[in-house]
Amino acid sequence: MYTTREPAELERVLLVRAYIGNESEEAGSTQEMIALIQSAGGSVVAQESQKRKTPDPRLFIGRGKADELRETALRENTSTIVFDHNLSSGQVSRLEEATNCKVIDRTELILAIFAEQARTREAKLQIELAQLQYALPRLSGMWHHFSRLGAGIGTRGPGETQLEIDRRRARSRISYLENKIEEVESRWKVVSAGRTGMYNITIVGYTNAGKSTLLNTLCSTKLYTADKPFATLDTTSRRLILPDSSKVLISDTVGFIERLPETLVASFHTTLDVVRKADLLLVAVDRSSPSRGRHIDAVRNTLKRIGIKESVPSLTVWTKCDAVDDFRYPRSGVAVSAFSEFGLDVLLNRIIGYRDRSLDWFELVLKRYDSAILSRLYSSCLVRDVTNCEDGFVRVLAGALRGYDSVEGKIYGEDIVRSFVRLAEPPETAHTG
Ligand SMILES: Nc1nc2c(ncn2[C@@H]2O[C@H](COP(=O)(O)OP(=O)(O)OP(=O)(O)O)[C@@H](O)[C@H]2O)c(=O)[nH]1
Ligand SMILES: [Mg+2]
Repeated sequence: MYTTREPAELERVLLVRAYIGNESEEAGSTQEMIALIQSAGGSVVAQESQKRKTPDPRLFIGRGKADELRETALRENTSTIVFDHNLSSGQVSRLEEATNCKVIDRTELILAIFAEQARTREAKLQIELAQLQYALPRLSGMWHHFSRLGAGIGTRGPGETQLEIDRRRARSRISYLENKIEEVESRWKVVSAGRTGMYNITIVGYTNAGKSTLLNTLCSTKLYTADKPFATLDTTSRRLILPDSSKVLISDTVGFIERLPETLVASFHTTLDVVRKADLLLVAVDRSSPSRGRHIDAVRNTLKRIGIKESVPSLTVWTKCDAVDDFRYPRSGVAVSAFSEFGLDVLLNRIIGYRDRSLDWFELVLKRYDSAILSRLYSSCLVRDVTNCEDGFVRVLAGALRGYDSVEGKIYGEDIVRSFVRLAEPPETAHTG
């Protein structure tokens, strides 16, 4: 399904980074760029960097450095330069002229990876929309940029047809894509409507943090996983059975990255809906990565950008603990390994704690053997306990997802119900989060 390219087929790339002001290289960020370029079908054969007070408005880097890049590219037999920065369209075309190479900025690189990895129809629509929205304001200034001939990074997807399309056609394609995505979205809404009343958990985190592998281990699924960025571009939801035999819905979705392009955030709106609807976010952080601090900041930032309030409960899940040499328990969150299954029992019990605290708990005394009302309770609530009491009545302890007031409405007023008490606190359980 996924092709691995032979080294000879990889596009040779010169990677350029500028450190502006007090910036210096952050742990793992060069490795990350190399992995991103590999995912887009390239191989870094040379690297250049420059320290500057501020970016040059015309070329981002200095004129002398641009000349150096041209020479390095010639020497290394490459005609593709990737900048780990976002550049203006003018900067790209001036740099292309100065270096005689194709110049790709960070946003275009990430868009190219998404285009390369997209497998589902929805992901393909979303990425084409993101690429066109990125290209549209740049069409006039960058005409020659989009008229690059041949194959390679940045030419997949709409790039291939840029020669023929003008702004008007790009706009009409954008509205076509928006309509199609809306269609998929409304179909998705119908599917998810059947799931109301279920507690929703979404695994979020930096790309490659081990999210899909965690879901696979928890739910015995076989989602695609790989040691590369953006292996997952769509959302998958599965039922997860907790140790108390209750069921919740758990979802895996697209990973985040530092400076995630705005066009992607916008066009992956439907995919990211699952994050907005979550009752609990499991924030997966690769404990074995030296860049984990940077990853946590990037995830926090992205959650804010997609409109997630800080009040949404979240639990940090430190992943890949089997790969940590000098392992120590973190001060907060849960440490796990999807490979060795270490810590998964603790994680599941913490989930129960979070879920229980978010339910509206009530105690109900009703006639024993009233199976209709009991089955209604079982289907719409979490029934924690049913105990026999005197006179042919049973006492039921149950919780309903907040906002699910209809439960009370449906049950109250039926003469078989002797009492209904809403509890102020969740009942004591062994599972405290
Ligand atoms: N050692 C170790 N490696 C793991 C573990 N979990 C995942 N990995 C590896 O980490 C890499 C990324 O795993 P994925 O599950 O694809 O990560 P992801 O967060 O879903 O990544 P994207 O979908 O690309 O954002 C794969 O090579 C996994 O085999 C673990 O518990 N231990
Ligand atoms: Mg994944």
